[in-house]
Amino acid sequence: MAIQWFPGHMHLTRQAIMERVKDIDVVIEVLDARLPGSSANPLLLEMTGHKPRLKILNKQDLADAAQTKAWLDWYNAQSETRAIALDASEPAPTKRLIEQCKLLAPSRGGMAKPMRVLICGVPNVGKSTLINSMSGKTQAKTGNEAGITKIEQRIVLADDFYLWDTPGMLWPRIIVEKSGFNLAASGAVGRNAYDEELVALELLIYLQKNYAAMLDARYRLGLDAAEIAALHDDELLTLIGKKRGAVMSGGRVNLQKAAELVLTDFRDAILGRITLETPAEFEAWLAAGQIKDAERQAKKDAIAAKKRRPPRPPREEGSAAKPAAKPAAKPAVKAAPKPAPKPETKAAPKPAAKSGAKAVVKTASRPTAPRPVKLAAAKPRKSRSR
Ligand SMILES: Nc1nc2c(ncn2[C@@H]2O[C@H](COP(=O)(O)OP(=O)(O)OP(=O)(O)O)[C@@H](O)[C@H]2O)c(=O)[nH]1
Ligand SMILES: [Mg+2]
Repeated sequence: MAIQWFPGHMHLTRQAIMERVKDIDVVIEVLDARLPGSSANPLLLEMTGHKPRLKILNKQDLADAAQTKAWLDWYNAQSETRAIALDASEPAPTKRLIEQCKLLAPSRGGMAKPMRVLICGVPNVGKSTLINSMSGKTQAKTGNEAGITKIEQRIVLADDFYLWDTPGMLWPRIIVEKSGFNLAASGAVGRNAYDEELVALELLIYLQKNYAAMLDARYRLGLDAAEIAALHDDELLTLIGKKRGAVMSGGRVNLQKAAELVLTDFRDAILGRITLETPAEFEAWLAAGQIKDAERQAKKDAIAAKKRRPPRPPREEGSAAKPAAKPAAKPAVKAAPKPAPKPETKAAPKPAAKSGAKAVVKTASRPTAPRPVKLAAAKPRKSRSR
């Protein structure tokens, strides 16, 4: 099951960005440092790829520092991509960001050619918070929930430096299943668009393998890394629920509550600093997602081609010529167990396309009188059950 969330305001954001980008000098894409691959929006790349771009791995205070470094190296090794890491605790990111923008668009600056910067990214990643800390005032609304900013907003940083805050946007079809789960775990997906239990289980699978010591420390599991890794994800969630008191009357664990606890502990870094993907893992997921998507598309195309009507044969000998193609396909399967010659002779006088096929089935089934057999089989079953 893939997670998808592309509500109406994202359609509008897509249009607004498409319009705005024409007059933009630098595009800043804000990524979540805990999922730097999954939070990179392919739709944004498609729309803004022709402009100088800076990627900010935001919320680095929540991410695994070693992984953040690996991701920065990975992004900065790509041509025409610059990436830096940041978090809201940095008191004045402005200077650093202005420097980066000037490097990316050196011809801009001064009153005649003000620098125009578009800030975009997935929901809840910290775009508006970043803009506020850059401007030194609370100009953009922020909140710990996906979809706080609803419309584009211009912020004047200086007379020759403008910023545009945009609403968080995902993309219509997330083909990397794991990315959908990681986005949901991070809080970038609306609450109603995913099942918390499934997202928490997926998260636990990654944490079991990569951050078992943190799970043990937070939930006092009393298990070593190998024992934690060996648990089934369901068992682990149940154990966490027990340890954290998410228990219903009768002693059953409330898995929904346990899932919410795990997600909150991850989102607020109560578990510790965690990154949910390495560059190599993300590359592998992406490649697998692309193959799966291509297969899906090929299947869709095949079904569409089947549905498409074959070209009409020439009508020289009247309507009797029409059914030649259809009866050949259906009777071949349905009439196979019964003697073949009879249907052919009986079907011949009624040549319409549909009746040709039906005639074969009817002539084959009539002599065996199926109805009485069905009734006889049904009655004794009822009486047995009583
Ligand atoms: N720990 C941490 N939290 C941050 C950081 N930046 C933003 N936040 C928090 O993340 C939440 C979302 O911040 P916003 O600035 O509203 O995010 P946004 O990207 O504008 O969200 P939308 O408008 O919904 O797309 C808020 O609770 C912020 O306080 C950061 O660097 N570190
Ligand atoms: Mg916002």
